[in-house]
Amino acid sequence: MDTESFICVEGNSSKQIIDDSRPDTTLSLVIPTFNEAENITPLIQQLYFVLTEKNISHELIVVDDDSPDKTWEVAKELTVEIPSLKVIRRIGSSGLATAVVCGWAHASGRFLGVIDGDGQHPPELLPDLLSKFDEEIDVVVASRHLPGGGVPNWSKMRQLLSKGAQALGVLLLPGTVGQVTDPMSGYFLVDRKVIANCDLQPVGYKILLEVLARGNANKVAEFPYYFQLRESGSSKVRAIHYLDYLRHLLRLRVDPLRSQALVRYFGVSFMALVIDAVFFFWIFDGLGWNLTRSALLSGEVGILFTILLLDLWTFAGRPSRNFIDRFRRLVGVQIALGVILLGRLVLINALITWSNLEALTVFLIVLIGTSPVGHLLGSRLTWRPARR
Ligand SMILES: Nc1nc2c(ncn2[C@@H]2O[C@H](COP(=O)(O)OP(=O)(O)O)[C@@H](O)[C@H]2O)c(=O)[nH]1
Ligand SMILES: [Mg+2]
Repeated sequence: MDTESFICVEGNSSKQIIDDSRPDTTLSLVIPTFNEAENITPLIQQLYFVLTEKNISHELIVVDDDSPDKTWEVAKELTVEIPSLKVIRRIGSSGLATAVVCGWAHASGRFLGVIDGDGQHPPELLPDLLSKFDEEIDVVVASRHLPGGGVPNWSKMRQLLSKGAQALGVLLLPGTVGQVTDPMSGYFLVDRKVIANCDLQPVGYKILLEVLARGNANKVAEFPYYFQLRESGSSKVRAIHYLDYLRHLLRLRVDPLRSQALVRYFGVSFMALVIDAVFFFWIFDGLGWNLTRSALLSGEVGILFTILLLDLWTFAGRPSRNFIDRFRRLVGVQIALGVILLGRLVLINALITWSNLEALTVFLIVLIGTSPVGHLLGSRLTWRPARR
């Protein structure tokens, strides 16, 4: 938390958003700017008026990427008149979404928000947005696509691109993009705890995507608004930003799959399957045990192998909260996989009775067919993705 009203940040100094706010600041609103010198003064004055009129304790944080039109300087002069205004001049880095994260990292409010610096987002909506937070709702998005909202002057091309981008987002990240009507919105508020200590790595323009995908949001609420005409200057959206968006979507899609613990989890599952099959082959074919006993024993060997490796390898880096917790987790895996094993025995016997297939073939079909179910169930009990 910084107290100075003007800060100069050099390079890509990424600071974490910490889980600590000042009790006297309800809202920290970031205003990312690039060449908005003509728009920034009326917007800041309006924001200050709306928030003080409603007695909302707040801070306004302009994050300017060293604009050639000296937006940061205009904003800096305003700090004399507006006591709740802070200005961050970023030198040597650019990008709307990273500017927002930079602003939040310097913020002290319980709720963190973002609003465009060109007057296209109506400031008078802020008290309504804030009033939506409750015990469940921890993200509030201003949406152009709810009844009562809209977009005034977009060309057919931009409307088409926006709809296409949204559809692609729903396709690739249904759980994230699909939970709001306006995932492209640049006007939203979030409870600090949703993104505190999260490793936010946004690309390009779409900071809301990053918050919904990597944050720990419980429930999102939306509020309609009408996207205003730009007061002055022009949009900074370029073709490259559509590519950035695609890159961002793909990164959010792929990152959880690359997670080391997940790869190890499925590695263990696969090894357990091979061990189960080899052990079965040895006692059934080699030692001549009967089918059910062989399948039961080899299945249990596979389960014990899984449990041991999950604890010693897959989740070895995870701080084990306490012994009881760890024990409960591993018993959970034993029960889940044990139930699948019993189901497998029933299936094997049924198939042997009703088909002409050989015992070994039946065993392999059932083993391979039921393993994914067992391990997905086991993963529910042991593997918790970071999100929720
Ligand atoms: N700090 C910062 N702000 C940016 C950057 N690009 C755009 N903005 C600001 O982000 C807000 C939205 O940008 P705008 O170009 O109006 O997007 P549009 O409304 O979707 O056309 C405006 O306040 C811009 O000044 C950037 O690279 N860095
Ligand atoms: Mg704009």
